[in-house]
Amino acid sequence: MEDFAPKAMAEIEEFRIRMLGKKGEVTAVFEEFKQVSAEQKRELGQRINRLKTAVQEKINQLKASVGESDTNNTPTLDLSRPGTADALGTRHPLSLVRNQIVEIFSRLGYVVAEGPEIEDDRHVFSALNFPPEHPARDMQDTFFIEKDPDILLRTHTSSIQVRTMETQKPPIRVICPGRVFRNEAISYRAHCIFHQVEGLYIDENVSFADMKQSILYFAKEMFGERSQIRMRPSYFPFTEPSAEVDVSCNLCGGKGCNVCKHTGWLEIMGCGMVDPNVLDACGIDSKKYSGFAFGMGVERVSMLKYGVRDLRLYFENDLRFLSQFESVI
Ligand code: 2NM
Repeated sequence: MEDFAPKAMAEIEEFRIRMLGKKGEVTAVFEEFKQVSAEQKRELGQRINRLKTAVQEKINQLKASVGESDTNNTPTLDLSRPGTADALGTRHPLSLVRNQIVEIFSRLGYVVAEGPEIEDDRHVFSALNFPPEHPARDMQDTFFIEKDPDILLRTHTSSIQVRTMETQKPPIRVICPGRVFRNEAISYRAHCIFHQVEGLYIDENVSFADMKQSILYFAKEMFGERSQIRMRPSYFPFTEPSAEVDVSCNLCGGKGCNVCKHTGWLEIMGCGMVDPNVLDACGIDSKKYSGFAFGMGVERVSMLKYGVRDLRLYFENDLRFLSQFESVI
């Protein structure tokens, strides 16, 4: 597009110099003004000031109109010029890791399930085989809503899996991301709100070997092809047998370093075969079906993956921290 603006601008500048420049016509009037008598100065002074202001306003007006359009009234805006791009933000490191966990399991046929953060005792504890006096039900650990001990903030995302088992028939393969709440003092390694991803697989003849292979696949996809896993016996009310899963430390390659406390291994999740009591409580025939479940903390996986030493960084919203992670494509 041809742009007439520069030519018009030059003409306006010429006009300005002709009027207000050192040898300009208005300037000349000011020179003459010095010679008039004292009585005339008051009235004349006001008039020539008005003249100068009027000329200056006219110049401003002309400049503004040239900025918008040329003499033919065609827009001078060049639509072919590149725009100014807005700076893109970056994804939160917890979102990145949660999405990646979900994506890896979705490749194994898991579908995402979600559930409420405000839950009842059945979905968080009793259907999951927690005995009535289990310490997790204590006020010290769980946030109860007002005085009704039946309504609480979920302490794990297993409640989503209970809801899935109550409403779906096997085969079931769900991956459940979500926020969970525990009554804990905030420190570099604990927070009262954090994020979990749990998974559940139920079908006929699902075995411990299936669980182990699925978790090994996950570890290699998440931490690198050379990763290995090991399982240590553990205890959860909802699984039997239960295990803690460690992944080989990818910083030292298993030789031992500060991060893995010289063991060569990092704890990444818990898992186990779903207790028959849980299946039965959720309406699934434990004689016909079996399954495994696992759960991990998103903060923990993210800290290990990115080498973050203080959990509080994830909740402070400091852009100097947040902008260091992979940007949104
Ligand atoms: C974990 C560890 C082991 C788990 C069990 C279940 C359910 F609902 F099937 F019983 N959901 N999640 C589970 C098992 C979670 O997290 C550390």
